[in-house]
Amino acid sequence: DVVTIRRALISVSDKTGLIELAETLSEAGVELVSTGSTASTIRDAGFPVTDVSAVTGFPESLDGRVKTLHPGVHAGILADLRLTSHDMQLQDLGISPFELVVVNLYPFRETVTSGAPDSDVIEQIDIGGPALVRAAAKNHANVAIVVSPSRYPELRAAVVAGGTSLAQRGSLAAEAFAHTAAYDSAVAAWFVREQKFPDTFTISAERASVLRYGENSHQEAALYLEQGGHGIAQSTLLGGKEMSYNNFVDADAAVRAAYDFINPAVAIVKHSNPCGIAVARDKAVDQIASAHRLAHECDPVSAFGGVIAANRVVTFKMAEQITEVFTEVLVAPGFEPAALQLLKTKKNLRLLQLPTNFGREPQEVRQVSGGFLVQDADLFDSTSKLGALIEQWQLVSGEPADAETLVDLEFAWKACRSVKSNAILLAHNGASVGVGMGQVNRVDSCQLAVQRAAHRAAGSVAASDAFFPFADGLEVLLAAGVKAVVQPGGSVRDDEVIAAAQKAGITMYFTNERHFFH
Ligand code: 93A
Repeated sequence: DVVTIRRALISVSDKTGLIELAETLSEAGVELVSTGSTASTIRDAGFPVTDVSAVTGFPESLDGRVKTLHPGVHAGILADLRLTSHDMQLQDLGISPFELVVVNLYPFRETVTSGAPDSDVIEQIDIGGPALVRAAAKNHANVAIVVSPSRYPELRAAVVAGGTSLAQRGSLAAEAFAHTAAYDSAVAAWFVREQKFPDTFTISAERASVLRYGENSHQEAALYLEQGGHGIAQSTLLGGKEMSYNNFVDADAAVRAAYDFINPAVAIVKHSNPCGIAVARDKAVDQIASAHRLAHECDPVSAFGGVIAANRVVTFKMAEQITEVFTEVLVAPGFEPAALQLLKTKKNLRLLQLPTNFGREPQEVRQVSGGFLVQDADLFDSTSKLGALIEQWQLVSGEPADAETLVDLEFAWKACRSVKSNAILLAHNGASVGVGMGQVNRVDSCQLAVQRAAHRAAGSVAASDAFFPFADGLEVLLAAGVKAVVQPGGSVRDDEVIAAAQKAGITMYFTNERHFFH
């Protein structure tokens, strides 16, 4: 099953390693056929090459849109020489077969990223290249297809050794089809975005790395990078061990929580849920360190082995605090040099720097068996100034909140969005003091929040991600001494819930907006 290479078609946009490849092929006596600038690069380096137009008898035309799209080329790639009939037809047509096709495509994605005008982007949609790649990959029984310079060393070794093996050609074909599929989905994603064609959702991602394992050690897993993404997946690991599957999930949840605030904020996450969120005290000298200390104090037991996200550069003081607690991951927009140096002494602590243009995707995808669900992300204007939210709220019980209570209510409302439903979050002085998360009824979430807050429940404020279906959950909060509550409202029993709040004389606002998070 070894195929000796006698004739190769080379058409590459990325000329990396091209001359070395041409040299090896020429020395092995392979005839090279190439398109425009690929041919001139090879010729200028002193190796013989035939222009594709000499093979087709048709000039490269329409500014290069038609170069290799010709039966004289494609018959030479697609002929299955195990069949006598194909062999005879090629001879009748006077076409020589190719045993090797080396193509890399027009840099479509790079052109999009560069911000080039639409007309340039469209010109960079490769048509002939993918046709060559797919034809050669289909006919991998006879032809080797190479789409990436990273495979040149292996190819050159095969040429020197006498040819390519079937196993090699099979694996090259798999890479080739994956490559053209990803390329086309990038083109589709661009069209959908540019043409504002929301009826179609496309996602274009390529495998970036294989993870050690998935959620558990018997599950295989990999990281895929979304085309044009700038989130957790695109972050840079500055220290510590490699990121695990669960680290990525938790880091994403932590960043989601910390980045809802305009003020310096820190979130500590375990199993996708925050066990502490806080914003800095106004008067604190080191703001982000203050936010971290407060977030940690919410639930020091759970913070052990947590994933921490900060929405500001990590300072030396915050770094000192973190070294005192076993932490899995610290993710932030940056690190002061001294902080980084100190944190790097913790060999197991993964230090993750977010991309400079960090941002969440406007749409979220979730797999269900047999399909995907797509929704707009529950984005929030985190830059809204204090007091902006309350203007949209409706006071349904008690006195309007004083300035201090208002700060806490807004904080609690924002913070509770990153807690899995049913979510109840108690806050005091810009920090969570008790979080009840992920329970299947709201009373349990209230009890959990109160229990975690312990003595700090009295005088705190509470946020609920969705309405109270009955007064029972609210009554748990009232019994613990919660002084103000914010919740969406909208239950058929709102009257009952409002009456309980009024009887206790507490302040309660309806937001008319729910923030389920599952
Ligand atoms: O414009 S195309 O879609 N039409 C073609 O017939 C064609 N054949 C090869 N683009 C085509 N190619 C692409 O040209 C290859 O995929 C490669 O990226 C590029 C190499 O052109 P040159 O050798 O002129 O740099």
